[in-house]
Amino acid sequence: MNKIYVNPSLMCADQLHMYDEITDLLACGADLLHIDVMDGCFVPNIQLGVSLMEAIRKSFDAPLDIHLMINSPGDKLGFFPIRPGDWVSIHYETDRHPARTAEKIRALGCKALLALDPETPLSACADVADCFDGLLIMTVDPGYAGQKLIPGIIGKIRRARELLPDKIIEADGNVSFENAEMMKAAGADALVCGSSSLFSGKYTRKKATEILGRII
Ligand code: S6P
Ligand code: MG
Repeated sequence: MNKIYVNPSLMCADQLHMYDEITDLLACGADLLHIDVMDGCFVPNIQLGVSLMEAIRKSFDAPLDIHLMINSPGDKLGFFPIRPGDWVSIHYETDRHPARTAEKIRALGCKALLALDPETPLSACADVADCFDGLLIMTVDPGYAGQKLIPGIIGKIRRARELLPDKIIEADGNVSFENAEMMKAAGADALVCGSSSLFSGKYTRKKATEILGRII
């Protein structure tokens, strides 16, 4: 059975207690720490930044899953404390030369993922997909936590898995316990877990991880 990566979305964590949050998440078996970087231009929100990433680097060895929701990400990789072993996602919609950016990311020793907005068809990126290690499929519109899954998006995950049998397929948005099961069945092997599961407030991180573990 293939490994399913559980990548907690730090945007949904308690920002004033990030050290304790990350300690807890890693003790529960979290894989990569998902960092949403939003520039207020590509998406209508401004979120996690370089200082937080640098602070995390000083205290933790865990790899980061850096989701760049910024314009022209290929020109801005140097701003971020990227380390070998990280995953870095750039959006197809914001990069004029995604294949070149994938090459830059891979040269840093990282996995390069191509992120797709819900309305971007798989066919748009099929010709460059081979330059990447995987796809990040947005299952909600990028920009905010706490949104509802876009109907039909599970079919897109299934088609992505058929198109790219050996690549990472990461689902991002409304990964509830119920949706996680459908996403996994459709072929997702990485799940970004935010306010719909790990951070719902209903369970401790440990309990939420256990429930998720039983499902996936
Ligand atoms: C959204 C962002 C996501 C969210 C995550 C939140 O633009 O890319 O990573 O942080 O989706 O999880 P939830 O369960 O609130 O949708
Ligand atoms: Mg994200």
